[in-house]
Amino acid sequence: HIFRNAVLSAASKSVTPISLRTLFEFGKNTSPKTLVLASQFLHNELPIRLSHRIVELENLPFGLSEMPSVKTVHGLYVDSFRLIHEFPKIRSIEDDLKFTDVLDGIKTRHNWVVQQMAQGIRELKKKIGADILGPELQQFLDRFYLSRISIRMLIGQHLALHALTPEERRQAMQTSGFVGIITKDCRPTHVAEDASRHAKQLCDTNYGVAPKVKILGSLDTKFTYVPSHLYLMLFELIKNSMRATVETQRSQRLGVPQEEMSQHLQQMLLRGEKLPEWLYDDHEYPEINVIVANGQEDVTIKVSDKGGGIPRSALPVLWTYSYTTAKNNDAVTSSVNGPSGSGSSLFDPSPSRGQGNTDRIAGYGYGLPLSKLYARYFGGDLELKSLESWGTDAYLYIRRLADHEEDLP
Ligand code: W6P
Repeated sequence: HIFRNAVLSAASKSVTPISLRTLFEFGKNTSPKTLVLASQFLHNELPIRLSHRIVELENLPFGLSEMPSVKTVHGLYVDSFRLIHEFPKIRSIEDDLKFTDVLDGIKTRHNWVVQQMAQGIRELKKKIGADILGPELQQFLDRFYLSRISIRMLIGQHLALHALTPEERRQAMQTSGFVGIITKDCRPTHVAEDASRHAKQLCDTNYGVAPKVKILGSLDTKFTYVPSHLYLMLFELIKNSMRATVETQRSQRLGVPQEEMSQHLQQMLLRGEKLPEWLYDDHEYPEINVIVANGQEDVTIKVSDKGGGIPRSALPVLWTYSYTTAKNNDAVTSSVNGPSGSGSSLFDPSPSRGQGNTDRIAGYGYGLPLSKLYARYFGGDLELKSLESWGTDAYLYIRRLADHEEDLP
């Protein structure tokens, strides 16, 4: 019917990629008219971006489109499309405010989409058996999540601009360089410190110890970027490095395979044996190095660990959405989402006991592929190189100039 035609009509149009600089420069203008223009742009652009996903969600391989969770996500996209499409033409500041409320609601309702899609994949795997899901699925998910990142970036920026009065926006610009969620003074050193602090807390909760993080290189680097995106990527990398460092070190020194470590330590405790002191001494774990390089084209951030590395053949798997670090003992990751291990199980926060997969999902190996998408979104990239038996280096490339337009599916 008519609504369906509206979806198909929008889906036949191309998206309009925006550069970070355009978003930044646009948001600098504090006249009320600017916000109305921003709403008008989104009123036109968001239905196009949503409609592409709606159509694609209906045509997935292996019958994925029929899975209940995927249908839920599809419904969410259709509802959001409808809300925006049926919103009348935006002419005034009042219209702009009402429309912005609608966008706020949409963004919140989409909060669980990553988990829901992951659930859908699990439903499919259960139905047709694991591991026959080909690269098509990987490519679809990359497109889907990249598009989601872009939509949330546009709405997030819009909401952030509306959250402040013009005077507050002028002040934010002057004191911190922020325009919405973008700042011209994004400092990798600061963001890496924040991410390290959080990763350390997490690691400490799960293992009772956390490796030190050393930040080196061009410490005064600053450039125009979205610090929340940088934080998300660096947190993921540092967290992975910490987990690898602790697990490898313990495994080597105790002569126990990583998979059996938590059990082994649990049993020592049960037998009333004293655990070795070094286990909880951060000096005994090789530190993680974060190197910031301030180039002309890229700001590159290398995160290096001595966490034992991974076989070259296993690297590609890290980028897939079915990669599960969490066998049953994915300590660091599991606690991000699920309840963390209770006191007695510092090193065995196994979420497996009594819990289904649901609690582990979001921190379930989605972090790396999603981080790569965040990096690529504005023209950067994320690569991993590993020295098997030694350690792993993650290279995070970010365009130094904000001129690169969104990399969109
Ligand atoms: C590892 C595996 C990994 C993935 C991503 C980042 C760092 C590391 N270290 O051993």
